[in-house]
Amino acid sequence: MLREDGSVDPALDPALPNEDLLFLFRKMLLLRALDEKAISLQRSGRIGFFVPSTGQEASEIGSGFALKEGDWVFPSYRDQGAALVRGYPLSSIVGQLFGNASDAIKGHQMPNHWCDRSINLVSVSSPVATQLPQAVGAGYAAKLRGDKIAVIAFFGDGGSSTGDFHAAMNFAGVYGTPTVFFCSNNQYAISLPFAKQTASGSIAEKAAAYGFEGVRVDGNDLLAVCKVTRDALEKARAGGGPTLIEALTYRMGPHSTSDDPTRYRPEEERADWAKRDPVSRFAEYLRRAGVVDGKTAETLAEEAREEVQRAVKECEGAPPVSPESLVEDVYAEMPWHLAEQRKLLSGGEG
Ligand SMILES: Cc1ncc(C[n+]2csc(CCOP(=O)(O)OP(=O)(O)O)c2C)c(N)n1
Repeated sequence: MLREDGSVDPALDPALPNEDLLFLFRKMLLLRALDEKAISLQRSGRIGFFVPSTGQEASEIGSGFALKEGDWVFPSYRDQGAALVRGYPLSSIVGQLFGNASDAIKGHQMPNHWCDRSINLVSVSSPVATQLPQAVGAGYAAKLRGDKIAVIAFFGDGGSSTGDFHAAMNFAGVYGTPTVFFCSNNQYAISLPFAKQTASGSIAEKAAAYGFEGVRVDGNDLLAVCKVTRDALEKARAGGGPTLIEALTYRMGPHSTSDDPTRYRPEEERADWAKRDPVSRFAEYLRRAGVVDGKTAETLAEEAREEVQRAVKECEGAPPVSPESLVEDVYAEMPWHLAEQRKLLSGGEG
């Protein structure tokens, strides 16, 4: 829908209300500001690890925006953008990076592995693509119960090479589960380029082998991502079965703060994708639509940076989690051996 210069095909423009457009733009800016800040926090030793999503804002925010309240989300570690739009607070994302008392999950997970039961946001798993069969199972349960909801599972191009991808896609196809498989094809699985990931022409075309629809979309076009995801989710809720979406995008930064992409990625390639930057493209669309001007866009970007600063200030100062919390939140009822360990951790006799 959005051309690379930010102009839009009028016949395709969904003409979202200004309020929605500004909401989406603010979230994009927030996501980028979070990346900048979190990387500097990690470099200065204040947090241990971070997974950035710069370059993938349209794919993240556009897909997250398409969700409805009852839907379930099975994210990967890079999907904090979708989580933000879903209503997961920035301060919770930041608190989880510090893993102290400001972290709702009390440091039980590595950074970028958040969750929130209240908004059907399932815990991120580190092993790539394990969330795919889980999402299919959740979708199958919803189908058996007759719940009119959809389940979305996020993953990367690397995830499509796993056994879990095959098991999930096959089961979803056979049982017609209300699952949307959302692949952010950011061209790399750490250092492995997409050309070496698969001999198929695309990820989307793999859906045909499982008997359902696959769609390839420009992942740097927020409006297009939102439309195809919304259509797929609606189809799933209406009993039309699964869809595989491949959003073509680019990871502009490192895989994580433990990675150095200059060792495997040509600078010209990165520079070429930078011309299709999803944030400036959306900003240009907003400017053409008269929703923001250049000055407002800069003010909003500054506000996003300030919001991140405030969240960091609030979370970094929190005390450490109590040692006994280590054994909490695992079982509904604590078994005797954990109760004993809890006592030891709190300084009592075991
Ligand atoms: C099953 C499994 N194999 C290998 C790894 C190591 N690993 C972590 S991230 C990653 C790359 C994943 O790439 P992709 O699925 O394209 O997602 P992206 O990180 O690009 O978002 C790998 C191989 C892992 N976590 N789990």
